[in-house]
Amino acid sequence: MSSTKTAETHPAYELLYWPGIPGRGEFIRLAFEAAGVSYKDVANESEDAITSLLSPSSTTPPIFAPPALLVPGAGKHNTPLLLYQTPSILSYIGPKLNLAGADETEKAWILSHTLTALDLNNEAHDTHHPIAVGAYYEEQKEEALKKARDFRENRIPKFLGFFERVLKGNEVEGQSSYLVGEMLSYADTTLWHVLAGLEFAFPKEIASRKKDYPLLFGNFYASVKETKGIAGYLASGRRKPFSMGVFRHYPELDRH
Ligand SMILES: N[C@@H](CCC(=O)N[C@@H](CS)C(=O)NCC(=O)O)C(=O)O
Repeated sequence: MSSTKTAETHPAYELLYWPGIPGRGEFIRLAFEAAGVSYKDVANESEDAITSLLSPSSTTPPIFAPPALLVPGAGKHNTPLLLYQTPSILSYIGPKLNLAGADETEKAWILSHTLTALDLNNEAHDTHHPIAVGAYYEEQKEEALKKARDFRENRIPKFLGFFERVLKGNEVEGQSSYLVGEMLSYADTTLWHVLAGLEFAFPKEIASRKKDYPLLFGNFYASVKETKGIAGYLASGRRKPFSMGVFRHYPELDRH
C-alpha cells in the first residue's frame, strides 16, 4: 500500500525523514494519522530526499537533522515553509490538526508534556549511544551497559511516575484517557509511541513495572491505540516496525 494518503482541504504536507524506521518521524506521522489528515511520507517513497535536503549545497534553508516538514506555499511570500525539530513541527501542525487542546492553557501543557516525553525518547536513545552519536553501539557497549542500568532503575520510573500523576490529575469521572483535557492531543500520541518503543527495547523491564502505572498502561494506552485514525494506521501495515532506530532491543541492556 502507498504511504501517501490523498489530499483534501489541508496543504500538501510533506514529511522528510530517514526511510525504513519509525524514528522521530513517527511522532509527526502519528499526529497526521490521528487527525486523518493527508501527508506525503517522502521518506518512505524516495530515499534520496532527506539526504539532498541535508546536503550543504541544498538550496532550501538549512535544517540540522530530520524529521523535517515541508509545507508548500506556507512560508513568507508563498514560498515553501521548511520546519525541523520534532516539537517545533508538532506545535505548528497541532492546532491545524485539532490536536493542541481546547484553550491556551491546554496548548501550553500539551507542549510541556510533549517535550518531557521527547526527553524520555532521547534518554532511551542514549542508552545505546551514551558516548558518541556517530560511533557504533559495539564501540561504546561498556558505557551503554551502565547508562541502560541507570535508565532502567532511575529514569524510567521517574518519567513514568510523572506521567501517571499527570493522568491522575486529569481524571474525569474516574477515567483518564488523555494527558490534558478531554480530547486527544499530540502529547498523547507522542507519549504513546515512546511507551511502545520502551516495551520493544526493554520488554522485561517494562513487563515488571507495568503494574505500577495502571492508568498509563491501562486506559491511556488503549485510548490512544483505539483512536479511529491510529487504529486505521496500525491496521494499514504502514507503520514501520521498531528495529535499529531510536528504540533498539539489545537484550543485554534490558533487565535480567
Ligand atoms: N531534537 C531533534 C533531534 C533530531 C535527531 O537527532 N534526528 C536524528 C534522526 S531521529 C538524526 O538524524 N540526527 C543526526 C544528527 O544529530 O547528526 C528532534 O527532535 O527533531
